[in-house]
Amino acid sequence: MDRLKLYGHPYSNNAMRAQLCLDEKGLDYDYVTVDLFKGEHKQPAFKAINPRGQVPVLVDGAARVYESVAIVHYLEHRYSTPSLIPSDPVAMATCFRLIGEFNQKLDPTNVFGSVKFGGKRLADLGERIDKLLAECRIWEGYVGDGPYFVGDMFSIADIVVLPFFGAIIDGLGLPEADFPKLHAWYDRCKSRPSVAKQPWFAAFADDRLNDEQRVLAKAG
Ligand SMILES: N[C@@H](CCC(=O)N[C@@H](CS)C(=O)NCC(=O)O)C(=O)O
Repeated sequence: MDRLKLYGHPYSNNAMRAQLCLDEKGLDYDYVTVDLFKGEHKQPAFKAINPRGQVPVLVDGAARVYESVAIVHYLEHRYSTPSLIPSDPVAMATCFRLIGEFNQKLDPTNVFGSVKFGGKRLADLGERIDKLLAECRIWEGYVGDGPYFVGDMFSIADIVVLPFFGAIIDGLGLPEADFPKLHAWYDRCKSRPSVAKQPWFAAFADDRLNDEQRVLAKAG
């Protein structure tokens, strides 16, 4: 049987989701870096794999899956242990509710993209900062007593939101004093081997020292 193959890039939050699932499930795979900065993702060779020209793409034998959340579901159903989706109906509903809320409310804020890749700074961002912080306050309230968003299980809810919070905590300086539970949750996630080995953290390491980009630290 062919080895699994994940097409990604170290700066890709969506590829990180797929990779976290693969690693949490202890699967062997080849990671193929698609150089987004050189436009490799828009070349015919890659578009033959994903006509949208985006990473991640997972290839598993004859199966070719793109869209990070579809990959997460594919892996969960194809390789069911260890499971990353709770079986308890309430916990499962919470898991999917969080993913839905994330997609609808948090992801579209995209302040990190504007700061990191668009060169925007605090003065340019106006009420986008207020909206992001208001959303983060809601998520601060979602971190409960369990170590993860749905209790003891590190689930796809944690996986789907982790790159976003990593970017705004490490990159934009979300203040720990105002968001202690999110910071503690993020630290717990980072102590997991699957998360600790992420190329994402090395790729963004310098951002933690870049005062100009820490727009959330300055906003308070
Ligand atoms: N909805 C897709 C989004 C994929 C996506 O936006 N990937 C980015 C990297 S994180 C990409 O390939 N960007 C290059 C482009 O869109 O041209 C998913 O969840 O996988």
